[in-house]
Amino acid sequence: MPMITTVQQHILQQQREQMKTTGREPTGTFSWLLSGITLAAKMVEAKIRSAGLSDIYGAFGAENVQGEQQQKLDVYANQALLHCLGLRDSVAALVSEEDEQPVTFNRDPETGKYIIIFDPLDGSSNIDVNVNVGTIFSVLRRLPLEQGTLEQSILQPGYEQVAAGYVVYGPSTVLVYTTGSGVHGFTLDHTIGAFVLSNERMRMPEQGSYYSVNEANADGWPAAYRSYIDMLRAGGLGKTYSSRYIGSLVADFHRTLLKGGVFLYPPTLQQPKGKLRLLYEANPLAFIAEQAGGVATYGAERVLDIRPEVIHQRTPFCIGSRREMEALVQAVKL
Ligand code: P6P
Repeated sequence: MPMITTVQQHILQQQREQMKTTGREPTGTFSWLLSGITLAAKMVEAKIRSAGLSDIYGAFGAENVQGEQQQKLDVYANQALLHCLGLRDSVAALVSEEDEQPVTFNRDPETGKYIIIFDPLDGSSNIDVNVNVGTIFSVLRRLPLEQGTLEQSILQPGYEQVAAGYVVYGPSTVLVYTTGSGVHGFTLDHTIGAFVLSNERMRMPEQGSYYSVNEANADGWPAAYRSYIDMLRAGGLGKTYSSRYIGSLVADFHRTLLKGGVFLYPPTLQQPKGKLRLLYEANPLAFIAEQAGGVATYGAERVLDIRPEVIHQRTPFCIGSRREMEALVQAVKL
């Protein structure tokens, strides 16, 4: 019988290992919390897999807080996560890309210890053309009452995350997460209906051979980004690069994590503060990248150090292998 390790088992194993230093016995609260995410992910995956055969494609007919046309699957994924996570007593608040305001639960801080922030279905405009989409999540601990309100707990900098992860729905459905002890990948095994450990202690290559950016925006980037891409093209880092841009952040990041290279969403004319969202896109992926040996900035500075001011805050976003990112930071600093 091959060894099978589910997400919940893996988290408990990690907590037992950490117990040697923390002395804290795993309570199972955290693994129970993450089981809410894996359950919702399985519900979303089932819908996506059958999307062509049911009336789940297309626009829902409303806009979300971002002013974007909600796809039917956006609404479904959001409802699945709100339902599955709302049932976990350890959740104090849920923050979604799809909702203007957080969903809060009247639980005492001893019980409601965690805040889950998520993009339920990122890249959803690609669904109708059968391109990979993803779910991204970030977990923060609620601040003690004397240290801050629930809103201040939500607006903590990314270095305070206790966990982060994503699910990429593609030829296979893969969940990648970190709790600060490395990055670990799980593949959904439909025969048993569980995410099974398939890639433990994932490391981002020191250098890759792909750069990933929407070059249609190049005229609007700050000049340093244009010269950086020109440098990569000219072999300035000692390698020949190919361009890969899927237009679905989770898919572009997952490739960067596995193969190395760099993904950029610089400031543009239309969005001088960047397009991607800090709390539920940049922060969780930055936490994962750093845990895998990569780097994530919003130009020259570290994404995880940003002190958020509003929930749906946007940021320029650069993430990838150490070699490419060191060169980017130098280019932007000039
Ligand atoms: P553009 C999808 O809408 C998304 O939020 C990310 O998944 C993706 O990286 C980005 O926008 C693509 O944006 O402007 O290149 O189409």
